[in-house]
Parts: sequence; structure tokens; C-alpha cells
Amino acid sequence: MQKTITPTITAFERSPDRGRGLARDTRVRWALEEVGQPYEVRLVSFAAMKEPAHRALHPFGQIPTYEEGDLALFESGAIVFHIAQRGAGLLPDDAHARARAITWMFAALNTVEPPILDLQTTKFLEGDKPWHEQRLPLVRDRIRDRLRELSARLGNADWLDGAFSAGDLMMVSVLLRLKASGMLDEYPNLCAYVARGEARPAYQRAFEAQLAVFTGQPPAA
Ligand SMILES: N[C@@H](CCC(=O)N[C@@H](CS)C(=O)NCC(=O)O)C(=O)O
Repeated sequence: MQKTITPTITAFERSPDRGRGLARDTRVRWALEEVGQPYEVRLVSFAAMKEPAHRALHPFGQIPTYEEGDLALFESGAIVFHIAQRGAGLLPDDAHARARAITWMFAALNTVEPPILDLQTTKFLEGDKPWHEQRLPLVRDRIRDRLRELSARLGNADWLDGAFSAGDLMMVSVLLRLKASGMLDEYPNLCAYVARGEARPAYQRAFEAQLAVFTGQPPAA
């Protein structure tokens, strides 16, 4: 990165996913690891996230946030984009390739993530509703539509558009939310794509760091 200020991000003090890496600080940690930028983490409780001090950083009272000197950002997409612009390795130099990588970041967040989040909402927040069982297959089908289309585009390629980029980082992060559902297994090339992302040393470091918050153990050296 161009600046030497060590950024500080926020993460859950108690991660509801029990350290499975699904909270959105993981994608930010991953981006920081990819560009080799050291960072600090401030852990916040659910109560503190809703306090004015945190809302000054994040109007919606959520994590992650990112502070670097007098710059404060929220929204994981904006944060990863900022990191990718400052560091090397997440956005190609060629202007068109760079614009396409950014397009994939938006596609991950705006087109692929929403139906996946909908599945989590219906599972965890609407399970007691009388219409839950009818809604579930509809939500799953909307996810399948996106997975089928993404799988067709990826084909046999390693990454979505040439070399690994912030677009892949975001897409893999989004798809990881589906792992436990088994839905990814229907698309072997997407499974392999996600596995390639998870195998990256930068991802592993990010995963271990967020897990350490949950276990209380320092990340393995
Ligand atoms: N669109 C936001 C979503 C942020 C978000 O939903 N954060 C979750 C953790 S992954 C959160 O803070 N949830 C607690 C809450 O909303 O109270 C982003 O990408 O950063």
C-alpha cells in the first residue's frame, strides 16, 4: 500500500458463526493479507456496534469498518476496493481488465450475494413463519439460477477474468456462505473455484486470524 499508516478494522467480539469465517471482516482481512498490509483489529460487541461511537464510523451499526488516519470507511465492498486500489496484486494495471475486475466485485455483491443472504434470512429469522416451508424452495431456486449462470461463465478457468483479482476475492467470499448448505456441490467447477480461493496463503492467514478471535488462541505460525 502507498501509506504507512497501519489501518484498523472492526470485527465481532463474539462471532455468531463460531469462527467459520463468514463474517465480513474475513474478506477485508483477506484483501489486506493479499496486498501484504499489516492491520489492527478492534473487536466490538453487538451492543457497542449500536452505540453512537461506532455508528459515527458505520451508520448502520455493523462490522466491518476500516480506519486509516483520518479516513473512515464502511461496507466491505468499498473497503476491499480501497485496499485493492492502494496495494498491488488485486487489480490489474490494464484499464479494461481493471474495470472488469471491479465489475466482478459488484456482481458478487449485487447479483450473487443477495439471494444467498435471503436463504440465511429465511433459515434463521423466518423459520417459525407458517409460509417458511413454501418459501424455502423459491429462495433456493433463485440461488441455483445464479450459480448455474456463474458456473457457465467460469467454465474451466481458474479465475473469473484472467489472473486472481479483487473480483474473485469477493465472489469466493460470497460463495463460501453457501458451503454448509451443500448447494455448491451441484456445481463442481464452482466448488473447485472456492477451494482455490481458500487455498491461497493470504486467505488462510485471514481465516486463522478471525478464528483466533473465537478460540482465544493465537493464529498458528
Ligand atoms: N453490506 C455490508 C453488510 C455488513 C453486515 O451485514 N455486517 C454484519 C456482519 S457480517 C453485521 O454487522 N451484523 C450485525 C448487525 O447487523 O447488527 C457490508 O458488506 O459490509
